[in-house]
Amino acid sequence: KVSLTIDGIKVEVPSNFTVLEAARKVGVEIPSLCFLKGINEVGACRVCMVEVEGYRNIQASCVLPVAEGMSVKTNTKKLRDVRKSTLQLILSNHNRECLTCSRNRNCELQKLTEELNIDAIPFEGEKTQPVIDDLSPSIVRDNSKCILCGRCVSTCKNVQKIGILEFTNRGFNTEVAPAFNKSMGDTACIFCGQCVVACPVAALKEKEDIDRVWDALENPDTHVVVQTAPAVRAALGEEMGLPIGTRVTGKMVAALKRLGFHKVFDTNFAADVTIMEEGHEMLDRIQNNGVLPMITSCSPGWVRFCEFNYPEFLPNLSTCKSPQQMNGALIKSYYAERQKIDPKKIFVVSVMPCTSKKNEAARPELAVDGLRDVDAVITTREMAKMIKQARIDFHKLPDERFDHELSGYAGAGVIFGATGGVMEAALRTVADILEDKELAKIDYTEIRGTEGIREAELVLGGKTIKIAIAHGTANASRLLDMIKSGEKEYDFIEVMGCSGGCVTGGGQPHVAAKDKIDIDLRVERAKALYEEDQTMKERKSHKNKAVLELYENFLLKPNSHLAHKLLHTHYTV
Ligand code: HC1
Ligand code: SF4
Repeated sequence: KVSLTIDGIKVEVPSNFTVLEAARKVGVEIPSLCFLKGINEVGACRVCMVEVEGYRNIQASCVLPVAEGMSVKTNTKKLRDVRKSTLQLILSNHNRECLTCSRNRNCELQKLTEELNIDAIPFEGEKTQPVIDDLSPSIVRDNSKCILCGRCVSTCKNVQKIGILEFTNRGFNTEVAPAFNKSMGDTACIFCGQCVVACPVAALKEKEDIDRVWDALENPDTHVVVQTAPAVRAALGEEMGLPIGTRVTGKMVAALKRLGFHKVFDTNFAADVTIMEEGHEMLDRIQNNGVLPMITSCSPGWVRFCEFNYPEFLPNLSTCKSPQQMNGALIKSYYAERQKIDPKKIFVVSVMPCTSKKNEAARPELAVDGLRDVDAVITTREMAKMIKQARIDFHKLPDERFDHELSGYAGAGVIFGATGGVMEAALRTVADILEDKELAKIDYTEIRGTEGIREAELVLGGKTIKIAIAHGTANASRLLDMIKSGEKEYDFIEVMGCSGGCVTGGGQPHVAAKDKIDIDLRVERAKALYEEDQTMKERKSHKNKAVLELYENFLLKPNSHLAHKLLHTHYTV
């Protein structure tokens, strides 16, 4: 422990703290911009400067370690002047179309401009020529908004270990872009959107598809069905001003009904179907010497990462489509048939916590008889915009229920949205089948958590099953490298492209970097899902009555011929 004073207030903190963190402990919030805890701690923007007694120069507090007896000042005239000039310089070359910007009122630069009381930008000079890259299905890059903080660069390089974005050119011409100024769509970008989540401004954002959804809703010949992913309910509330981790399932359904969707379905239903298909695929691979380890394939960022970087593992990927795609395919077959609706007239919208899902839905192989499984994908943020655009008072909405035709789900489906959730859901079913009885064990708490790689061994039906979980592609890489070198051996692996799984996907609400210093979003949002799981009567996918009916009346059995046609695919390079 180290003692120091900040603006005259005494504080005692662990010796590995920075001055910025120590100040927060006593309620002093030093402004910062490029700082992103654990990811971008480089002191580049010079906004978080402080004065330290005995130091000749002012210091960047985000990279300044605390020291015994240090006396720090955070709010002097000198500091206010320096911060103001720094910000004015950044703003002088920033596209200040704030009113029509997608991050209006949700922008860290705008907030700081307000807080530092900047009322003029004296140095208007040359501006970077705007270049907008909107060629990928998922992500838009607008360099006229970029402030060169490097948060996206560090995230892509260090958290995901991909390195698509980098600083190019020098001096005034410095830009953040893919090498050779390629479009992100022409690179090995996996569209995870973690760079979008890291961006404090709107230099990186998702490619919006809101207007196409409104158009479909206006079209009298179209039957518009929406499905929501498990993780969306755990974060949508944040867009409406509710605390992080508030679960808003019922109000979300009510809002979607008011937006005019003809049916509101839950992707959880298809998550349970995925478990039936994937569970049986796993059993088949174990019993018939299939390719092991089997690796989950529901995270499209991870699938793309595997295609680009570890193509030798493609035969290990489960052939199951992701729940988003399965639900789309079932809506246009099973549901259409039962409701006597021409599947060509159905428009399926997915609300996803993920930017990569936009690219997944557009993949040519994810269609049945020429019909796309999913017609439009919007993120949690885009859905919030639609709700606000329609001027729905979210807080006054009653809790409503999903439409029943394709929505019954077990607790297993909802935990898909957290890292380890797909594995836990699968084990709840596979264990019962291998043991040939209904096990009392439902909670596999030993595989929950945020550790980058987690592993466990289970003895089921006299067989030892070795499992592993990785989230964030850097961890996936580490795990695959250990398998390649022979250091590790597994039967079944869950990989999610984003750290934390879908709850912290690239399409989830923005949370300011300063608020992420003390809160682990992965934990808070996952809690909301585990809570929902606890409230469910049935918590195992194979106990879900709606799923059992689907098999009885339509698919006949898991991995049947029809199931293969609708619900499986093959990924090839
Ligand atoms: Fe996910 Fe999935 S869990 S991939 O994170 O398997 O996006 O939430 O919808 O498809 O169910 C995302 C979430 C989601 C799929 C499911
Ligand atoms: Fe990197 Fe993911 Fe952003 Fe692509 S979407 S640039 S892979 S962080």
